Amino acid sequence: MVWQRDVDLVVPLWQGGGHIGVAAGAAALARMVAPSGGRLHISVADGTPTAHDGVQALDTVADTLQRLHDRLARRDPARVLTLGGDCASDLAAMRHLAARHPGLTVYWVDAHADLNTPATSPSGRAHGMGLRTLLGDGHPRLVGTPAPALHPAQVTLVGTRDLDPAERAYVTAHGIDRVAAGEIAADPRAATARRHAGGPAYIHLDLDVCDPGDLPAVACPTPGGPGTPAVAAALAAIAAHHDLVGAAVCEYTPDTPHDADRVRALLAALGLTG
Ligand SMILES: [Mn+2]
Repeated sequence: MVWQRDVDLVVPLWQGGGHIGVAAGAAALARMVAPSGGRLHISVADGTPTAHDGVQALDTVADTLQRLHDRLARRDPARVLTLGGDCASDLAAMRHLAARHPGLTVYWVDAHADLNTPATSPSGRAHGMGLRTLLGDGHPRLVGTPAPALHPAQVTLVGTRDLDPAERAYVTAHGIDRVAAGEIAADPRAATARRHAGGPAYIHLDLDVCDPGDLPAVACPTPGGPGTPAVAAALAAIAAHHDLVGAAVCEYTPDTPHDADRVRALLAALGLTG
């Protein structure tokens, strides 16, 4: 069954992670997914890679988020798909949907937690700060709104396995729900076990959640992940358990040799191919 949404955002933002290959990922995903509702191609300026306040390419990332925010504010869509781009590509969409759907659950399906701030990030890359900005901490130009978009209780980390020490401390301190790679491999429904059926949900899919032996075409390959069939089964289980109101696919580098059918299987699990 094809997931119906109001708008697809194609966001070739790469400056958040510094890997230009993910810009081609946005275009490749846009070819693989038939449009549903409108489709907006967001332009991303080349900009300057200069770091400000501890964030690489801050101007480019913040300007892109502002452009996305303006588009979303004008259209006020209830259901949004983002085809990235790096993991900062869907921050504006998540902020919009969190405000529109109270009680939204966000499934962060990613080898990384993206819970750094400019003060804790080893790299200064915005793509490692995204989830934390939604929780209200970080550079004000990336956080956007004065009130946090999300509460930690709304977040489930899925397959996340490469955390910096400060991220690990944040997860522990805030009791963020976490489902390990092995748990979804054993039972695809493990991710939704503690969530009410039928509630609104968002899936942020960074393809690097998959083991790089299975899917190497990502910006930050991270060993120890589940295979793509286990990830696809977990995505389908999340979509079946909830009212899916938003999703993003990020960090795809299609020019890396790989089996594109594995990406298509993940897109099918999200209801993005008919
Ligand atoms: Mn990642």
